[in-house]
Amino acid sequence: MRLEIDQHRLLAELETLASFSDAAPPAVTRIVFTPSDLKARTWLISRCEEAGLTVRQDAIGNIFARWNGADPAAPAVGTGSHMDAIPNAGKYDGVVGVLGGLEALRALQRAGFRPKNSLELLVFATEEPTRFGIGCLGSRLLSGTVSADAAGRLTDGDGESLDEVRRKAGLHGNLQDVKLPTGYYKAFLELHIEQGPLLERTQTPLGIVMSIAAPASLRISVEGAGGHAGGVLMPDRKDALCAAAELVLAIENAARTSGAGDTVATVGVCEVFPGAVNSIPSRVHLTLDIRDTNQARRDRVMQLIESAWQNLAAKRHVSIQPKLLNADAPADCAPEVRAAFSDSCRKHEVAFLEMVSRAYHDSLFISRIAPTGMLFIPCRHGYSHRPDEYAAPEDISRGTLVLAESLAKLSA
Ligand code: HGY
Ligand code: MN
Ligand code: MN
Repeated sequence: MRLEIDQHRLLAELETLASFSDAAPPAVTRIVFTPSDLKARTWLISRCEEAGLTVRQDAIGNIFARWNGADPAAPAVGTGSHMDAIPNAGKYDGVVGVLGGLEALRALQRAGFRPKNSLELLVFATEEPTRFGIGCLGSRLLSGTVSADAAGRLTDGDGESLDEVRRKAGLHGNLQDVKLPTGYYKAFLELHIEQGPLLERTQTPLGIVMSIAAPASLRISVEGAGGHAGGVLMPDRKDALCAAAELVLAIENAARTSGAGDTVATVGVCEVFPGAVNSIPSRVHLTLDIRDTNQARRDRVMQLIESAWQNLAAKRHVSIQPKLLNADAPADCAPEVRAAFSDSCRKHEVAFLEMVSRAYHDSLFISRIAPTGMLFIPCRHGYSHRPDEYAAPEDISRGTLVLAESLAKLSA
């Protein structure tokens, strides 16, 4: 079977999808269920229907575009990723796996391939934690990793519930019905940019993911006593921001001294109240994102951070309260999917690197219900979640070709 990737069309579609954004180019901002996201969804569904795929959406907005195989009752082989983008992001994160997945199916159609197992493009809803505070909500619900009740109680920054938001987006049905039946997928494959520098640094065209790191995240509130910036003398202060600042450095130190370079911790959000020049901060909200390829080590670092804030709270007479949002196990990628990727790479004499994914992905949760694998393409300087995120056309096409061949192998 001679497979050809239509690079011109794939790149044009990537540019079109990037235009559905709330940021000035080259930045892309596409928060789930905003008007830009809804336009992107409508546009993508049309592209899938144009390709003759049968499209449906579930109650959380996961989009399924299916090419029925000769044995429609058999478990499908899935591929896909996400289209939502964090504020001031780039145009490749997630999108390469969505449009690359669609082009892989079209290339197989053009080559006259006839799948035994149905092939399905799955576009996950709300992979980014931006709106509802937890990442991979769509794939968590699909895999039963989060309960429908817990998900339904989530609210966005404006206090709007997930149920209200998804209903306004035209989604009906119950979140209870999102969970996929056992054996729904025979295998699931996700093409994604690496979001790290290894492939570029080693000049390796493709990465085959061995495991996906274990993410955890918390919201931490620090409550002190406010007061007048002039009238309250230093010994009498309970400054929430100074306490938060000390905690942030303790978090950094705990990750740096974990004994392994695989531990990473980030305080990405710091909200100061009341946020007035001449008023002592009385409250600070922090978010903590902490990950490691080794779950036990991650959890040890989390305990170290907890004792740091307990000591801090006592020393500074402030209250420090955590709210755990998620603490997930890592995932190992399936040997049969990794073999499909590596066979295709060898056939095309393309070098590949077996590596870890330090970013989390929907595949982390789909791996709980199906043999799952990820294929990485390089991104320039490893940059991601930034407007200058970039993947070269030939890398996108090469990844799409290997994806298409792997899908064919697993669904033949
Ligand atoms: O944060 C992550 O790892 C992913 O890009 N959402
Ligand atoms: Mn991302
Ligand atoms: Mn992503």
